[in-house]
Amino acid sequence: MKNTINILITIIMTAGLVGCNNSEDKRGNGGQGGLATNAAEKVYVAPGDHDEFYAFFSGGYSGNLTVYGLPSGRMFKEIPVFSQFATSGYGYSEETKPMLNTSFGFVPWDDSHHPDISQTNGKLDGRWIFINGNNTPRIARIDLETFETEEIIEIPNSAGNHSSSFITENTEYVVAGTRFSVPVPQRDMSIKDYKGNFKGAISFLSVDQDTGRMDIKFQLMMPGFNYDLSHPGRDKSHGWFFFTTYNTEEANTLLEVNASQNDKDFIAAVNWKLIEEYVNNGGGTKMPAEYAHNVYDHDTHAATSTMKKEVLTVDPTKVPGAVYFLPTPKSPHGVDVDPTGEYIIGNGKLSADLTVHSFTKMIDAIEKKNFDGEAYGIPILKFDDVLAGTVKQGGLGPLHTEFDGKGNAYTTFFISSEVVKWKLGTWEVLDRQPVFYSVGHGMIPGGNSREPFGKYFVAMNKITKDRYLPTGPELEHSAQLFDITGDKMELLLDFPTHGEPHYAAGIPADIIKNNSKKFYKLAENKHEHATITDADARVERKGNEVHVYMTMIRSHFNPDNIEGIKVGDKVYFHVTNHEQDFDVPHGFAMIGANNSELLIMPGQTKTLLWEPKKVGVWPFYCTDFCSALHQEMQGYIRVSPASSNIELSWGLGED
Ligand code: RUQ
Ligand code: CUA
Repeated sequence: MKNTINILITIIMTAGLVGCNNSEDKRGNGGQGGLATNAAEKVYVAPGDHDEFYAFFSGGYSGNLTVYGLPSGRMFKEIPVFSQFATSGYGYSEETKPMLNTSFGFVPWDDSHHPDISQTNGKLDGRWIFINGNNTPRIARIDLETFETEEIIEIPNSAGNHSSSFITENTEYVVAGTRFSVPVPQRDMSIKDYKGNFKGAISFLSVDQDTGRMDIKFQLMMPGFNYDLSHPGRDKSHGWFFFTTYNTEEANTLLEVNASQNDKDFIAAVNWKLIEEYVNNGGGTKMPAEYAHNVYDHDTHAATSTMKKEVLTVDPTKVPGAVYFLPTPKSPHGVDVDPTGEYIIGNGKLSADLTVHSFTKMIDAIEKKNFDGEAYGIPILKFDDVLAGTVKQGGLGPLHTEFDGKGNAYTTFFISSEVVKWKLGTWEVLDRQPVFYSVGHGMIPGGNSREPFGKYFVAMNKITKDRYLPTGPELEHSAQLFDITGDKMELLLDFPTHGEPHYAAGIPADIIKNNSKKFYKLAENKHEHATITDADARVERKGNEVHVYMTMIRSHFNPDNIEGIKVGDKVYFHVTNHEQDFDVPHGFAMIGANNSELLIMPGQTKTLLWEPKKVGVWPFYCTDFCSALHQEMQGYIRVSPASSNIELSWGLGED
């Protein structure tokens, strides 16, 4: 035990040292910093020109997703997903609040980690992008025509939805694996009784190919380990899904020591096609569960939240052949499958070597039933039977591996702060480049698919320190762009990212940009409170609820003067943007409103709730500089005492 602690301390200290050393020689030779090369030309996108790739970065603790261009590193947009976003009113408007509903009530934040773009036949198709909410387990689907979050589904029986949201190669399923095992069903029990009693749920969510709608098809109830990351099989291993585990010790305290006892943890290989068949034939057990399913509709411009009551669970020991454990050294973090589907790479984060398993050997060993015992009834394969090879001395602290589609793999090493390029099959290290500093994930556009676009590698670094002008103790994380078309990786660019990107998904811009929506057609607006013609602009009172049916167009609101509102009223402004042109949003902000502004896209209706608290005449205005007369885009609400009997009245252009 003491030994283990010492080793851990040494590793952690080394991480610090490497960071310092690097900072000393970051402008050193070897082509680093792009000084000796034409790096600037390679990332230069002339004014008005477009980038070659979109890159979607997870926001980590921002809860959202940011959109960048590559190679320029320019940020285009932040797409709100799990967090309220005042910039657009997401999670503040009445229409979008239901998106953040959960079985715990309204949860306006999450920790979003791993985006993955939809695929067809193992190729990126650019329909949707999925991302997980780690903290209050959820998966979101974002539509890549509107760049808006369309759906969020909560994952019951889970906690720390980390091995998520990776997709199978025809987008049949998106998975959600629990990082923390918990009592299932949740109950009041002693934490000390964890071992043998907690469960780790791995959920498979089906995706409707027309609408993209998700549904939990089944939950596999696995032993109480920590399911860290996952990767679908590709091509020859399509039909399987691989999950790393740590804490197979099932410790419940001081995990940094107690979960590092076993020399090997497992990669769980799940034959989801077999389980799908079992479930389609009536297998599995329905159990009561409570989880929210939230869907945003682009015709009504509004979301609805439905509470689901049941989930189908599968006991892996009841489906022979469904799950096997592959022993993998040193608390593996990432598991990555190469584009051919043959190699399953376990990134043992406390190790210097990388373990690569062979899918062919795995199938062979399964057929021969050559097991090394079992864990909770799940057969353990023999390490030597499934091992394809070892990448020796790659670096320290491997986390994640990406592929360029040319037979090379790129592994990030957190502790030794480097990216290492190595060859699949021969396991030889071909190149290594330092990163600044302490890299987590790396990303090659399409690197998670059967057909990567092996032109760039993006390192997502955890520590920024001196790379940019200092901004106080809090710094944005730093990404680094490498050209990987040559034998050696070449560092081209540093750029800051927002939140903490854990992973990113890149795609050629051509697959997405021509489908991008420019505005919503007013004639197709099915919002229940839309005001399609100016003649319908009005104000209605129902008890203490007041509904304002308002329109906006350059550069006025209709109506812009309203009287007869009283303290204690609940005023709903249903505002419809009558513009029908690309990039002409208007904003709506009301003094003292306890939420945010609304940013309303052309053709869209959004609703702001305002509860006036003070008697007076209160202004509202447009927040987006929409025309030369934007400052004139304003209006007044007269608020009278609760006891007043001033009639409701409204107008535009009346003296
Ligand atoms: S994870 S690097 Cu979700 Cu590896 Cu963060
Ligand atoms: Cu509308 Cu400013």
